[in-house]
Amino acid sequence: SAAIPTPRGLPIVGNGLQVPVEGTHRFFADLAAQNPGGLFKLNLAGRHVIFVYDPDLVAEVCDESRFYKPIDPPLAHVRDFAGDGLFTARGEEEVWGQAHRILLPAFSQRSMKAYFPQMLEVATDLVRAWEARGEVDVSDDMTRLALDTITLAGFGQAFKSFDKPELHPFLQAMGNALTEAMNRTRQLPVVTGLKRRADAAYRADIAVMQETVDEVIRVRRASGEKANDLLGLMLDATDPVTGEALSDENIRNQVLTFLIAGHETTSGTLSFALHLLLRNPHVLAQAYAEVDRMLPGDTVPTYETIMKLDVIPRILDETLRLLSPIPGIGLASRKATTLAGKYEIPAHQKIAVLMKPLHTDPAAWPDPEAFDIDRWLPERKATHHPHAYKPFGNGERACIGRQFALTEARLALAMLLRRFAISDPAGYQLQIKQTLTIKPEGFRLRVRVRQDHE
Ligand code: MNH
Repeated sequence: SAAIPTPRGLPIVGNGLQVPVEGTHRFFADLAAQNPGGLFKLNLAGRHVIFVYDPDLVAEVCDESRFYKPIDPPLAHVRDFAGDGLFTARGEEEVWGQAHRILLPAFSQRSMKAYFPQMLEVATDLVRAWEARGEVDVSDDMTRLALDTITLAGFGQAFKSFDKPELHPFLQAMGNALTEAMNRTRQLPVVTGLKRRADAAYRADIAVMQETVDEVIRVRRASGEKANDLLGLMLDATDPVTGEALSDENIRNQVLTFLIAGHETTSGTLSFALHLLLRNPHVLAQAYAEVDRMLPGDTVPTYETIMKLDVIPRILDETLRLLSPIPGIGLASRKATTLAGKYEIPAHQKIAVLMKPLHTDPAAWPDPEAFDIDRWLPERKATHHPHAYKPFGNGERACIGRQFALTEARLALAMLLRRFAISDPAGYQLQIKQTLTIKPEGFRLRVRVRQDHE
């Protein structure tokens, strides 16, 4: 048995206090670079976690017969408000399987056609907003896009957030609660217990979120309307295996889950894609050529046209490789086992897969830092290591919203590039802000309506 490389820590809190609040992402990338064996172990305030990023090791921990998704911090804190929704439910809770089976068809590629009109409406709102602006805060507007899209397509609620400079009280509460969940992840529990004011504010924010969603559910039930959206489906459907329907409390948790899981990730992906396109003008030129060919003039995009795009989807695939908005996923061993044939680990050992080092592993990815969308041409894609790319997680706990996010992102990117010439005269230097996800901070763009033949 071999020892897992372990950076030296401080007594009692171990390495916990060494993890910087700002620059967490960089901290882990640096540790991975200093530990080329593909794994290292940290003591985070008493929680011993093994970080893995070698593709063969990742293949091992993605074997669902040996490893499962535990609900540990930060997800254990997000569970304070997302409850037993899909993202924060424990695998052994019966309601996870019930909700998974009920919702899977609603997130299939085929179902995306039903949500397309709503996706188009919100993407059109984004284009109108940019026409009026000239200079834009990219992450803010992409967050508005993602939230308006999931609320309209999922629950029939038109937030129309491009019309308003300030955030809806619900979104304010959700942002605060996510921030507090992340603060608690970095604190010793005794410290969290002492922060009475923060706790009171957290409870108040959670109450605002829950009451807002409960009201939406109440109104929908009272209307008797049979809407063809996620909420309509959840109110009516029963699980084919157990025959049970979801409770109103679980439906509320699913709605909150889709809002949380569905907005930062999609908005981060689109923001990072625009950043990478500006750094890679030859790829941006390919994207312009594609949208001009597929969506000439004022053609209204159809679902079929969006599904025929080729360059735009590869831009998103490559963006999710280099700048995956979810920086890691948590796993744990079902039983005591051995990793790589030599590292013995106990049962319930916590593991984290680190996306950035995995997605840039030099053995799996030639010229790993290059933004090369041709990696995603079918013939090259077929040669990728099967476990070197996990932006949507793994196995049955992988992202259920993947097709939703990709359809929305393809449409939005195509419509933006069809309409606008983008530039960043100030030469933005990437600054990553990390919450539950990562996204660029302070990224502003100059946008100008394109003239013919440019
Ligand atoms: Mn999403 C799980 C990434 C968009 C709803 N998502 C996950 C996981 C990753 C992920 C990684 C696995 C997390 C874990 O193992 O703990 N998700 C993304 C990315 C995008 C994204 C990179 C956009 C790009 N996700 C969306 C959207 C929705 C959504 C949009 C909803 C509309 N995601 C989920 C849900 C889960 C999840 C729900 C939990 C699934 C489960 O465990 O059953």
